[in-house]
Amino acid sequence: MRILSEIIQSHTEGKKLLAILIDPDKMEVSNVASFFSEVNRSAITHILVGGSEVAHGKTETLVKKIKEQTTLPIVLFPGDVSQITEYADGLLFLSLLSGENPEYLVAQQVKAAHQLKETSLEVMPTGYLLIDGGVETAVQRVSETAPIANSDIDRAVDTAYAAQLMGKQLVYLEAGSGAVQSVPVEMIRRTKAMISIPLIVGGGIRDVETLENIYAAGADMVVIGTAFEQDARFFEQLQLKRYSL
Ligand code: 1GP
Repeated sequence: MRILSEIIQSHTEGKKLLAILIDPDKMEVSNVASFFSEVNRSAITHILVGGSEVAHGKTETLVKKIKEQTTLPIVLFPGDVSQITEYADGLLFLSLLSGENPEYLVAQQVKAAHQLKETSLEVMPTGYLLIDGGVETAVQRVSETAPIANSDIDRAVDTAYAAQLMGKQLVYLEAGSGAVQSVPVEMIRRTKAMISIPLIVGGGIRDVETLENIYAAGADMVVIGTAFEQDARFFEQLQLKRYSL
């Protein structure tokens, strides 16, 4: 089944998904095999690859290597058009709906269009909302947009619902990689209540308790990068919880 239909099916069945975010700027190709021996034994269901600033060509090299090591779906999560490679399986076609910078709202998407027409990548239209994570994150710096304040739940909920009305298939609430505060559970809960499409949440999630709270609030897929990069024991913590995701 295609990636989006599987996500929608999980959303319908209340089955939780866990994505690991791999930043090509931080992952050495020589470490991929050993890292993926952990990934393949874990509860991870999706591999996201991308970063805010990645040198040209690095993403493709890394994706090819990852493909040799896993059968999990590899989904691009690109900071810009230069990170698109046909060797992945899918692409979160992000529109940064918070902050209203036309470059990331529509211009990057137009730049990608021709290339996407010529690949078999599964393109998943995604409304992407940056929420204040307590520090200036790379997404904020590179996109030159202000995040939605984490007290401004109405703004987040209205933007997420507008995403659905615009035809997005997924909504992604992003606190930014390395955020010191993940997206507040109340914001997740109210967004979930407003939309009927799957909800992805990421940024600043470093422990299993926070992960569980975010699932309980209504996230269908959680994305974690830093915790896996910085602490190999995070795989064990997940294992101990015996997720049957
Ligand atoms: C995915 O950017 C995040 O939405 C990843 O954030 O690196 O903080 O887990 P962390």
